[in-house]
Amino acid sequence: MQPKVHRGQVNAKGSRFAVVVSRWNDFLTSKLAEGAVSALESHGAEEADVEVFMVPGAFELPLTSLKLANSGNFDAVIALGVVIRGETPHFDYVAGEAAKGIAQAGMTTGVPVIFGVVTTDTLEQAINRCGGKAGNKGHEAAVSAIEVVNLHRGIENRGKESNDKALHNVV
Ligand code: INI
Repeated sequence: MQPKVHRGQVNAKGSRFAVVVSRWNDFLTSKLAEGAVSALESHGAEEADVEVFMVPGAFELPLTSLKLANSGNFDAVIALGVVIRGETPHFDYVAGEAAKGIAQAGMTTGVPVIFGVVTTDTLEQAINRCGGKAGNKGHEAAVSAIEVVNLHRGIENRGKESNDKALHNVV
């Protein structure tokens, strides 16, 4: 048996994205934001369809993401932040609540809310993931957002002609 395999196309044209950026560790989160915006642009998003919202820290990402997801103005929300264990005794609370809340924002709204929060033990590990040796997690988060938006669109429009534009049948 070889069942059909579905994947969302990585094509951002015609979709609207909110990028929520935590200012804590802003020399790194700005790199995540640049990575996300350039990924959206290079995959076809229009400037008017991408908006960036700043929050003080990663702990504030969930509620702002929830409001944006609920607004009806965006097809996906991309939440970006950096939480470094070495810097804070309450790492587990900040990182844990950010992860839980971001997941909840997606689950309660049905709008993809993408987890683009870098959580590391050291500053060096964080630098590596924010445009350094280990890539740019903001860029990866944006590509995930585009793919999931199209996967969901394809599922919702099953049988309709527009399905072809959203879904890429891998097999
Ligand atoms: N916020 C972060 O995004 N990253 C951190 O590493 C961090 N540290 O180290 O504490 C952090 N704290 C602030 C937190 O997110 C809230 O903004 C603050 O507690 C106000 O609610």
